[in-house]
Amino acid sequence: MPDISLYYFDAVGFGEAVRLAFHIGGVPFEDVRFSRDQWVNEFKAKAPSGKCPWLEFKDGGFITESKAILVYAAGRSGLVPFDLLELAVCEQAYNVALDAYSVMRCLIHDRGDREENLKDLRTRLLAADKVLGSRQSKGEAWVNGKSMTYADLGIFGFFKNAVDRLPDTNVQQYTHLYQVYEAVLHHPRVKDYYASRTQ
Ligand SMILES: N[C@@H](CCC(=O)N[C@@H](CS)C(=O)NCC(=O)O)C(=O)O
Repeated sequence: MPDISLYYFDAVGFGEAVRLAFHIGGVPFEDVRFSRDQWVNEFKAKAPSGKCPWLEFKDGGFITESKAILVYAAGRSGLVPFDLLELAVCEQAYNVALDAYSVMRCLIHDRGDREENLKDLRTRLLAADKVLGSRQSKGEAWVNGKSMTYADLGIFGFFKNAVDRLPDTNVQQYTHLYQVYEAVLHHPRVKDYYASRTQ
């Protein structure tokens, strides 16, 4: 039995980047997935902050908040830069993409005015794309211009929600974000992960 358990919906959401980070580093973890009904009836009461995802360790300790979890999983897999400027570039990319994801979530869950949300999403995706496009090393898909980091996995997770659930967003127009999505999707360990999944 692995020492770490990840609790999240059987969905992409905030959990997929964490699953991929562990998988890429070959870090064993228990992937506890649940439905909406199971969440309401069983898991919500167990969640340290009443929200998912969270990680539980064998000694009973936990980590909650999706980015904290991602940074931990990615750090175990060598995907968190030590250089402060590089780290700031990753944080910047993750956070502008997260801004867009917050609107995607409203659209996916049918909250608020759809037209307003679509407009807002477009504004935020354009802003995120511009920020990513300004990275120093041109011609390289990764956020830091060098190699895959947790920020790429985070962006992949956010974007996968749009690709899978908001086809009218036409994600390919956001070329820099889409480049990151494609680069992660074609990473050998990620291909291997999706090939090994039965659902
Ligand atoms: N700030 C939290 C937000 C987590 C969050 O909103 N989780 C959603 C699923 S993506 C959730 O728990 N929804 C069920 C609920 O609120 O009851 C994080 O980044 O982990």
